[in-house]
Amino acid sequence: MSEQRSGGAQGRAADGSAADPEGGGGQRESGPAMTKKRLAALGGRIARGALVGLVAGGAGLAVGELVAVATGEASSPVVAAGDWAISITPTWLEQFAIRNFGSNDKSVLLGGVYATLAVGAAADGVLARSRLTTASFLTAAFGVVGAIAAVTRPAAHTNWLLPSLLAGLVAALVLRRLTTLSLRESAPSAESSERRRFVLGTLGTAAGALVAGYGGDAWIKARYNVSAARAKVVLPTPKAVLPEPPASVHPNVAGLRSFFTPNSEFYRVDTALTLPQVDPDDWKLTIHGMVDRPFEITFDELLSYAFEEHDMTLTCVSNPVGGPYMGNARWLGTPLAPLLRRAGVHSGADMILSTSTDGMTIGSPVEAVLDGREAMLAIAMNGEALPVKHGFPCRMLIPGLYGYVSATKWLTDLHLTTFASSDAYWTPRGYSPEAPVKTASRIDVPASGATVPAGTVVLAGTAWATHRGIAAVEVRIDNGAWREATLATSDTPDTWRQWSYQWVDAPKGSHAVKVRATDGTGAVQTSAVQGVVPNGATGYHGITVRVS
Ligand SMILES: Nc1nc2c(c(=O)[nH]1)N[C@H]1C(S)=C(S)[C@@H](COP(=O)(O)O)O[C@H]1N2
Ligand SMILES: [Mo]
Repeated sequence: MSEQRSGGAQGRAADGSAADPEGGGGQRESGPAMTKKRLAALGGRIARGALVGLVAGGAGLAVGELVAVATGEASSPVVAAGDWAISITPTWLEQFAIRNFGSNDKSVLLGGVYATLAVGAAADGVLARSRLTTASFLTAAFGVVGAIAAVTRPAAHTNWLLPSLLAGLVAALVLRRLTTLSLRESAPSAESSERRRFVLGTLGTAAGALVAGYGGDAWIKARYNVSAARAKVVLPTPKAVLPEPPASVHPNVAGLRSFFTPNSEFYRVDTALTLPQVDPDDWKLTIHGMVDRPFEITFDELLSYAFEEHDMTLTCVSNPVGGPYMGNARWLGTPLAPLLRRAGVHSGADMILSTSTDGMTIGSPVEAVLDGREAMLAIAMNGEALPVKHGFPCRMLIPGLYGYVSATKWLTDLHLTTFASSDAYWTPRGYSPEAPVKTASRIDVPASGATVPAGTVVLAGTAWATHRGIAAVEVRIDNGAWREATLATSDTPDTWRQWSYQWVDAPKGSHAVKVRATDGTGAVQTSAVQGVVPNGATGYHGITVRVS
């Protein structure tokens, strides 16, 4: 490709350098003074180029955002790039992000996307001063890459190409225009009118981009917001009212979390950079694949099924020993087994591959749904319609299995298939296709590292072996014997069980405390230390506490 060093149409050297090198006129000066002047001129060119590149990139993104008002938030260039980055994130990095950023990982990722784009745009702007055509093509190519990222997302429509393509095109056009103005402005012969045009052109474009970008973003958030639709959902009355569990499910120790986790405090784990906004009026669920009678139901039809309440603890395979990624809630849902029976599952089908509106795929054993446990399609959590971040309007739940193999949020499709022929999202990323929740326990009170007064020290926490239940919890102080803790009343085997222990005459000094649980089958929690990958961490949770 021939480099267009000087824009013919512009009638002037690309950066004025051919006609009169910037810093020219310095011939009569010598040595350090000249070098200094040259450096200053170079700095000025780089700064102007970077500024022009950033403004051009910003203008492109703003246009992309406006186009995404029509095509949907997930098609906007930054979100599409971010979603694509998530999909190629290697498991070790995903684990690192969960450990270090927790639920802020999405903001960190978006920040990273913006930073990458900004560096690229600024560099492109500098390049444009000497290689305008190349730089324009590069900018447009950024748009093409964004468009490919968008259209290859699992839930994409063809029109997801548009925001990034148009963003790239607009950015390239703005880059050409502002670079031309800038080169004229920085030529030694520049007139003040040329300065003014550059400054006004750049400021005007930047201001327009900010207004369009923020405006487009706000417009998207308003247009696709389902909170009004969520507020209108009338929850069906359950077949039988589930009584509140007795107060004794909680050991009544100050500082110990409540038995039910409030929705606002419930952990959130998913790959959705922007929350799917699914209107119940548009929602439907398809059950198909290895079945005799595939069918589809709307949200209203779903509501005509029998609903039940069930208390269940949900936990993430990525929860490290002692970690926070778990919560306990009262769910309202319709049992999943009757829906599978209605479809008539073929005997060879051993996997339900469920899909969400954002294209997540989760594989669950058919057997776990049909063996009598309370697997359900849930629509409410702790008495209110599912919060958007927890899967509104409908999610799947199967007691006893980690979330990544059971708890599909924004559920829309159930495909009956086999583990041998289908992979769910996390399987090629190193996680086991099947993953029952491992027996685990945690010390919540006192906090690790805390100082407590001597005398009787109360230890308390929670233990879970979802669906098997908890039969015992023991604590060990320093290297002493394991001592039986007092279990709070069990709600159901599907919920966690809280516990407490009165440590009488705790001696002064620093102590290590460990906890372990025994599940309902009599199996003692393993002490073997294993990381999260491939199917859940094991090992005993311990704290240190200073008695003074
Ligand atoms: N659509 C969708 N559903 C999903 C996920 C996801 O990434 N996308 N993550 C799963 C995982 S790994 C877990 S642990 C649970 C977490 O549910 P919560 O965010 O409501 O606590 O949702 C599951 N369902
Ligand atoms: Mo998870």
